[in-house]
Amino acid sequence: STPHSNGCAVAVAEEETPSVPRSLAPPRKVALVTGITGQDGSYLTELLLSKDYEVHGLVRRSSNFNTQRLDHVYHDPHETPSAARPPMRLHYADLSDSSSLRRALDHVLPDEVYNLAAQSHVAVSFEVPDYTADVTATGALRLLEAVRLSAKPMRYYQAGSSEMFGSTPPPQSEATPFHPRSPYAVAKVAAHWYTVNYREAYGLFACNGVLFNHESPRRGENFVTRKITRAVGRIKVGLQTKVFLGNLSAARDWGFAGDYVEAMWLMLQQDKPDDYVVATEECHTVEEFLQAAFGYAGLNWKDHVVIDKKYFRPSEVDCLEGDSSKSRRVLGWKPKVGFQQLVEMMVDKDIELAMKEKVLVDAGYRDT
Ligand code: NDP
Ligand code: GDR
Repeated sequence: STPHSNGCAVAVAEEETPSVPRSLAPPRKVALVTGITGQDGSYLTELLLSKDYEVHGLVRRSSNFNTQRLDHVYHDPHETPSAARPPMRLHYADLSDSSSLRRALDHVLPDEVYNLAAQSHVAVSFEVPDYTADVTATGALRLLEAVRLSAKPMRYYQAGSSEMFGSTPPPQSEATPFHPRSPYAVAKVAAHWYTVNYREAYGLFACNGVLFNHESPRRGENFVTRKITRAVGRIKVGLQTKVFLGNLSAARDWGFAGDYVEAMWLMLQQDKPDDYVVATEECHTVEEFLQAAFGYAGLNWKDHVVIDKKYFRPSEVDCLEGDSSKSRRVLGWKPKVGFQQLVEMMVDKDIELAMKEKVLVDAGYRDT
C-alpha cells in the first residue's frame, strides 16, 4: 500500500514510469510536533503537510476539546480508507511525563522533532512559576533525553524566545547576553542551554530558534495583540465597549506566525545544527498597536481602553527588537508580512468572528 494518504503524486508518477519500483519513491519524512494544538503548532503542521510530511502531534488531556486550530487539517481515522495512512495523527502525551514522551518517540520514530509545547504566557508564569519550570524547562530536557536514547537519529528544534534577552538592550542577536525577567523567560533560558548542551555532549542535531513575538488570527486571546483585535471586532459590532489593559509603553518586534514556522523548518534542513534569531527587525509599542488596530476599524482607542494595574507584570521587558541577519544570510529567511498587514489581517478576522457572535446574540443563543 502507498505510504501517501493523498496518493495522487505517487500514483501519477508510477503510471508514467511503470519501470520504477515503488520502493524507489523518496520516503515520506515524519515529524513529531509537541504543542501542536497551539498557534505555532497549527501553522507548522500546515507547512509540513504542504511539504508532504507525515505529521504526528502530541496532545495533552483537557476537560474540553483543545484541537480547534487543527480541525481543518484533521482526517477522522474512521473515515480514512484503511489502505491510506492519515497525514496527521494525534497522540496523548504530556511534557511533564517522560514515559509518555519516550513512548511517543518509540512509536512514531520521527525524522524531526519540534518542541513547541510550553506554559507560554509570561504574566501567568509569575502565578505558576514551579509548573512553568517543570513544563517549559524540564519538559524540554525530558524530550531531549528521549531523543538521545532513541535508536533512530532525530533532528530537534527547540522553541526559544526573545524573552530570554529580557532587559538586555536592543538590537538583540545570537551574540546578545540573556537577562530573563520572568519565570517563563528563565525556564526558556534553561531549555536553550539544555539544547546547546545535548548538541555539544552527544552530537545531537539540535537547534534553538530564538523567535521574537509572532502573532496571527490564531493567537491565544490573552496575549496583548489578540486581546486588542478581539476587542476591536466586538466593539465595532456593538458587543463590547471597553478593553482593560496594562503597560502600553512596552515595545515588541511583532511578526506573523505563518512566516516564523518556515524558519523553524529551515533550521532543521541545514547541514549543521545551530541557533538562530528570527525577527522582523521592526519594533512598535503596545500603544502603536492600539492605534493601528482601532484606527484601521475607524475607531479611537482612547475612547475604549481602560488601564488596569492587574495587567502590569512584577518585572517588565521594555523593548525587544531583533537582529535576524544570521537567519537571513544562512537560512535565506525573511518575513513576508509587515506590521500594518499583520494588524489588518487580525482585525479583519476578528471583525468577521464578532459578526458571527452577534448573529447568535441577536437570535438569543448567546450572551454578549
Ligand atoms: P501556545 O500557547 O499557543 O501553545 C502552547 C502549546 O503547548 C499548546 O499546544 C499547549 O497545549 C501545549 N502545552 C502546554 N503545556 C503542555 C504540557 N504540559 N504538555 C504538552 N503540551 C503542552 O504557544 P505558541 O504557539 O504561541 O508558541 C509555541 C512555542 O513557541 C511555545 O513554546 C512558546 O513559548 C514559544 N514562543 C512563542 C512565541 C510567540 O510569539 N508566539 C515567541 C517565542 C517563543 P493546549 O492547547 O492544551 O494548551
Ligand atoms: P509577551 O506577550 O509577554 O511578549 O510574550 P504578551 O502579548 O503577553 O505581552 C506583550 C506586552 O504587552 C503588555 N501588555 C499586556 N499583555 C497582556 N498579555 N495582556 C494585557 O492586558 C497587556 N497590557 C499590556 C505586556 O506587559 C508586555 O509588555 C509572548 C509569548 O508568546 C511568549 O511565549 C513569547 O516567548 C514572547 O511573546 C516572545
